[in-house]
Amino acid sequence: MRIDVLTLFPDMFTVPMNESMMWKARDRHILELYTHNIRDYALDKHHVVDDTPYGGGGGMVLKPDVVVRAIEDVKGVSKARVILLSPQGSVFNHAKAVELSQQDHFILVCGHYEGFDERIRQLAIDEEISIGDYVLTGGELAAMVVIDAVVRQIPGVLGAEGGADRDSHADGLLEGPHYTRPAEFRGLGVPEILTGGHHEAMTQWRREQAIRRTWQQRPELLRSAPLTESERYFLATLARESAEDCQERMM
Ligand code: 4FV
Repeated sequence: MRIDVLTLFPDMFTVPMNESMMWKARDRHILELYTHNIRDYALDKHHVVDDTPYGGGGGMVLKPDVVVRAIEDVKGVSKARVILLSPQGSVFNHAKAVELSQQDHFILVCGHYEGFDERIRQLAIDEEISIGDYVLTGGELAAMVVIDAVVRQIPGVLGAEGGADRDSHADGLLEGPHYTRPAEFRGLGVPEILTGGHHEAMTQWRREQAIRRTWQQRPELLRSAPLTESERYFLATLARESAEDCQERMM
């Protein structure tokens, strides 16, 4: 997979994109990642990339001529999808990460200041992604979040140690609890079911814990999570328990 990033701060990518899983993916040529400095496409002697907004109002806006020139140069004749990181985009999630992990090539455009001249969207952007409903100083951190979440979905990137298929959200649920040695820590032990060696029982326990945690933390996810009949029954018992808890608390 090839990912090109257009940014005013390419050095921000140096360390995070050369560590751990990212380094392995690049070292094994599963991923080709290139950063391009948008300022290199500002042709005036001061390499100006932003200007004051028409109609007044504070802040600076990224210039359309510079950013579109950068996008068109990096895209060239490729069919790469051009993705803008901004708070106006559709909120990034697991499904989008899996979708992008099936692309051969895409380009991420990182903003700064007040944002982009609107004509950049009209002329050169295929899609807009937001990593969440808050405002960052720049799109770089958002781009790194997207790259990390996408690359770990590429088959073969997460070797034996981690299967992205076991991740939270991979099956529409949050992950259940994990335990490792020591068997006891500060008086807290490990659920016996996990040391009993009964794999089927452990698998069912893990699913139930994932359903319980999703019910407690993100119940809205359960609307679309694929559950078996017995898991739906388990969920109903959780709902009944919480209703009873509520009643008791109101006594
Ligand atoms: C953002 C987000 C984000 C807005 C102005 C950078 C900043 C400047 N990007 N998800 N949330 N971007 O806040 O992706 O362009």
